[in-house]
Amino acid sequence: MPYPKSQSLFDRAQKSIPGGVNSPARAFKAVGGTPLFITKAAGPFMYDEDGNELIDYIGSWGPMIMGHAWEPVIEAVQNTVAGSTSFGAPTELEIRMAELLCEMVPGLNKVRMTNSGTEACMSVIRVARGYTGRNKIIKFEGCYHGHGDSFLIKAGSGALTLGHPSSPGVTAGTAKDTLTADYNDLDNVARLLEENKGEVAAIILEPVAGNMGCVPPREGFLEGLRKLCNNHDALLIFDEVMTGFRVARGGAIERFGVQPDLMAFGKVIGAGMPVGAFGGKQEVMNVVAPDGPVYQAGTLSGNPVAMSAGLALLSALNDKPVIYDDLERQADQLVTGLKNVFDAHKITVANNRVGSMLSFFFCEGPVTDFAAVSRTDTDFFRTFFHGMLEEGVYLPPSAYEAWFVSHKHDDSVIQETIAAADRVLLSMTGSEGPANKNSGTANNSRGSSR
Ligand code: KE4
Repeated sequence: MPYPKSQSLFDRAQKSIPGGVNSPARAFKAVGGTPLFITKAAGPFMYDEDGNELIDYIGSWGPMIMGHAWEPVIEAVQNTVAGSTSFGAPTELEIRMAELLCEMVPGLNKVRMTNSGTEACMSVIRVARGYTGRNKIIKFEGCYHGHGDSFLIKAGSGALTLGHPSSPGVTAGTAKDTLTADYNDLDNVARLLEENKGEVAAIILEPVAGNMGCVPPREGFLEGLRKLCNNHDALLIFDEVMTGFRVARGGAIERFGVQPDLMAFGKVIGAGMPVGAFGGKQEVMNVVAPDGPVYQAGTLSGNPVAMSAGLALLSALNDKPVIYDDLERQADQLVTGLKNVFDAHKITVANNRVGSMLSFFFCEGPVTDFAAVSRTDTDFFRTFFHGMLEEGVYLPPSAYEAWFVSHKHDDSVIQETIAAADRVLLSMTGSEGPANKNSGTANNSRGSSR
């Protein structure tokens, strides 16, 4: 279906914004077509410029855990913004946020606010290097930690380890200090540590990868990394920008029971406002300026409006852990229903889910690392993506992203998503699925109005 208003806005946007977007993930490059320009959102729905209602499985890439325009967040922002948007001076709101984060996250003793997940990851690496006096870091292929130079090093053979950055603008000097391992491969990590004895400041990873699609840690992987870091006096860093407060109230640390030395956060803690944070053990965080020599700063870090939004969301998550039981149940219902539909249409598909973040891969499973992820049929995904969009279901516009279920994705929304997938697969494969046998319903295009 054409989206005339989005198309004309996209044409206009490309004249003044690179690629017409302020973040490449939004550009639909991987799936083709026109990115939809959104006017508003509420609960599980987004509404585009052409008046279409869309069931949203991006949720602003993670923050909308209680759904869009959740009343307590809106109210908190409205109350705070009435007293100005920023002071450039400390506020009690920042103390409350820091205290709440330290209460919710195991092993978080001190925490500093930033304005994005990228800033949080860049800062936490600097702290690790400043604390250990070492230069090198180990990251994992397929993990994304924002666009800081140290992280834009594509995994790969020795060629990259010797400093051939994949993104122009990242110097060879920077690239040589970033080593890349295969996710879920402890032997690979052990080898890198041995080959770079005494030089590795930290290992950083997404404790559940979400930026190559959802790839969970294998049994014992996180525990193995903890041991390797202890044996090599390196710091273990969990990048919980996506998993934080999403896979459990205390993030992946609580869900898997492995304690990193440092953590990075983003997304959920700002409830959709630009917020990131990094923190960890008091002993390590004491090196951060102005206590210590490792400099880190930000004009809008701890912004009062963003803090009030985050506090409204996080305090609810902290006070009502039953929310996580709901999220688990709703996400499981979605995955079970979609798996049945894929099976009924004889589609080869693998699936990973941790809490309310999940992915489907159009290939044989199991999918446990980037090499396996690379087997997914991106052409099939592209057709499926656009078919679902036609049905009013907005999936992440890339086979390598995680889907997010919010607390507002209720049974009717989940069943509608499953029925939409059934119709799309019927049109793609011609084979009858469960809903088509006895539904007799006409193909409703682009979701029903509510
Ligand atoms: P931001 O700088 O985009 O706030 O956070 C960077 C980041 C760091 N760590 C993890 C685990 C992340 O998932 C992210 C950001 N994730 C992507 C979506 N997969 C952001 C979307 C975008 O770039 O527009």
